[in-house]
Amino acid sequence: MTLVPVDSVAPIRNQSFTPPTPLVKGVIVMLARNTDADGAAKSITELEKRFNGRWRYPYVFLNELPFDDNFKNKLQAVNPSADMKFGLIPVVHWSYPSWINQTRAAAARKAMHEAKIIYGGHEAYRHMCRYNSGFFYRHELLDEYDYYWRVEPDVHFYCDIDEDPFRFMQENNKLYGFTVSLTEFRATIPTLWETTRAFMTENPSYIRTEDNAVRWISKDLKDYNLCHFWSNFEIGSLHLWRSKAYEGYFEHLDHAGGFFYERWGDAPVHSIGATLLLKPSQIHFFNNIGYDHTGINHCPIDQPAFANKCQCNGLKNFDMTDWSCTPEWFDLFGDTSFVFLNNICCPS
Ligand SMILES: Nc1nc2c(ncn2[C@@H]2O[C@H](COP(=O)(O)OP(=O)(O)O)[C@@H](O)[C@H]2O)c(=O)[nH]1
Ligand SMILES: [Mg+2]
Repeated sequence: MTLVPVDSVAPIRNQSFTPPTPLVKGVIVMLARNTDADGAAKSITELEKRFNGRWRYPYVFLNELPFDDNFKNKLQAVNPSADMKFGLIPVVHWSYPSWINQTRAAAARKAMHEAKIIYGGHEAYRHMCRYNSGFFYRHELLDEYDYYWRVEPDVHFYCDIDEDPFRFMQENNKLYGFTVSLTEFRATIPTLWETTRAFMTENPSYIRTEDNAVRWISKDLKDYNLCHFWSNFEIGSLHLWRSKAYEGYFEHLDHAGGFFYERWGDAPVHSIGATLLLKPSQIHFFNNIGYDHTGINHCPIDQPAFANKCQCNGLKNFDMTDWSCTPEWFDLFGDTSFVFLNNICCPS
């Protein structure tokens, strides 16, 4: 197979394709700043070519500041006929709650910056993580939808996606989907697990006690192994996050203050939430969606099936590194009809 740079994606195929109606109530969501316009347009261009030019799901872009004309024009220019909405985040969803001591939060940022913890000194990053953890699914522009696909600026989609992931989710009772998993920096979440444990103790009725997916992140519940789904890519059910159980979990975490006093990321928060609340069979590894964010990637490994659809090298795959938790996911819950790492050995 000839590998070509992923930027040179193929033109939209099957121009005459008509998606089945009605479409699933799915929406593609991106949180972005005005300064992200170029990177956002690049991501959406690839997604249009790989998938949505044919399926025509709507887009919602969200920002705590009003999107400027440059952002809106650049995005709409990707596909002038695409349904794109540009939403403003309510101030209450992107500001300090009353119980947060902002002096303590500032001191924590300073200390984490000095300790060289990634994004440790960054205030906006914390609001962003908190927003993605507990608020995006409450935005009124998402009210009418059941499923969302989260996309970030400057990501890449390596493969043509011929099957509709939203329909797949709906028809197979999937509530959360990922492509990349990895381990979190412990220094960003020193008390997240003990705060989670307290929630579990106080709210046993919210937790799925049998057949949950928690054993992927903790063998005996004593400690968190730091594994998480990488949430810059997510295809999920909005109803999962809107559930009483997850809302309760988020409120519990939010009151504990770790989004500001530490630097809790939405990836571990979503991952812990999903593994506590869902059956493993409700969580789906989207092997067919080749994906890259900042060089950390997933490329479908069973090349014969994907060779004509993907522009990536299955042997150069973050899944095969020590930082990935996807092999463990497969060991625990993998579909045995599916070829994964076991019969591929040792890229040099
Ligand atoms: N509106 C807005 N979006 C942000 C802000 N910070 C980050 N984002 C968005 O949140 C997502 C994650 O941010 P990013 O910088 O990519 O974080 P990283 O992937 O963890 O390195 C991306 O979609 C960004 O565009 C912010 O201050 N305001
Ligand atoms: Mg990012």
